[in-house]
Amino acid sequence: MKTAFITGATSGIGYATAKLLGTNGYRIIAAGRRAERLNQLKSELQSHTEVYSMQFDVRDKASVFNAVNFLPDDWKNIDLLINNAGNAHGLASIQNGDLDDWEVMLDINVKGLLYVSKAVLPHMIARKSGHIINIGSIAGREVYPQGNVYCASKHAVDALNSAMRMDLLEHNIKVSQIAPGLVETEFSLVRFKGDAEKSQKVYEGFDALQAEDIAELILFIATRPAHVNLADALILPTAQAASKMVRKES
Ligand code: NDP
Ligand code: 8X3
Repeated sequence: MKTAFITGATSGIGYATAKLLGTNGYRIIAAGRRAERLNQLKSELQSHTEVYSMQFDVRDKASVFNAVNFLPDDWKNIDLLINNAGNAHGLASIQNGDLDDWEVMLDINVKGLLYVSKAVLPHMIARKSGHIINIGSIAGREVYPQGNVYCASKHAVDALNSAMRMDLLEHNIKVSQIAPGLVETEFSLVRFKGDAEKSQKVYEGFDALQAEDIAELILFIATRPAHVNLADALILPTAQAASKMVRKES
């Protein structure tokens, strides 16, 4: 049975992906900060597969490396790493942006992804086998007003995705990116610091993507034959053509 390690498995895309992979032949290493969500995931999957959960903040370098290095031996052979943990914090012009929000986004979305990858890669390299799927964003392809630092963090993910693919070529490790448009998760609740009304407005008047749509694409990419790497996929709601171009019912 293959082993998938999913960061940000406590919510949204990560949670849906853990459930889909866990019911389609993978055992799951699930990571996130919220223990109760990890327990919930474990109990939902217990009749389907094994779940090993790890509670850490991806910003905490030592915790990331400890968690991966001290995995039980029979969990160390990670076949699939899904670098999904991430969020936007705030939506503000560059002149009004909050320095703490900027740091959090760069620390989680960029440095966290690097720490987890760096911790997992030695095991994949030793086996000359593995697949990393990075969750980027349409915000990594284009920018939009007030998106500045979040967009920069996702442009960094886009760059790292291509760079990783080049560096890991000799080790037979696949690297793929999924770049979603608007997906209805807890993403906007986090961006707007718990303001449910503002968050709901983002998804009103059109059919946003759901976390399960992204999970299906992840499963598809992960299960291509060994000689096929679906390297980069932009996935949008039908009602979205660009970051700020959404056809809404009035
Ligand atoms: P959610 O807010 O629903 O999920 C975010 C996940 O990231 C949670 O499981 C959260 O876990 C985890 N996370 C956040 N900060 C940390 C941290 N410091 N340490 C460890 N884990 C952390 O949002 P989505 O599911 O939508 O987001 C998943 C990914 O998809 C992100 O990278 C996001 O940028 C990307 N994306 C989202 C889009 C959208 O419209 N929703 C569109 C394009 C890309 P916990 O809080 O328990 O630690
Ligand atoms: C999340 C999508 O448009 O809010 O990456 O940046 S967006």
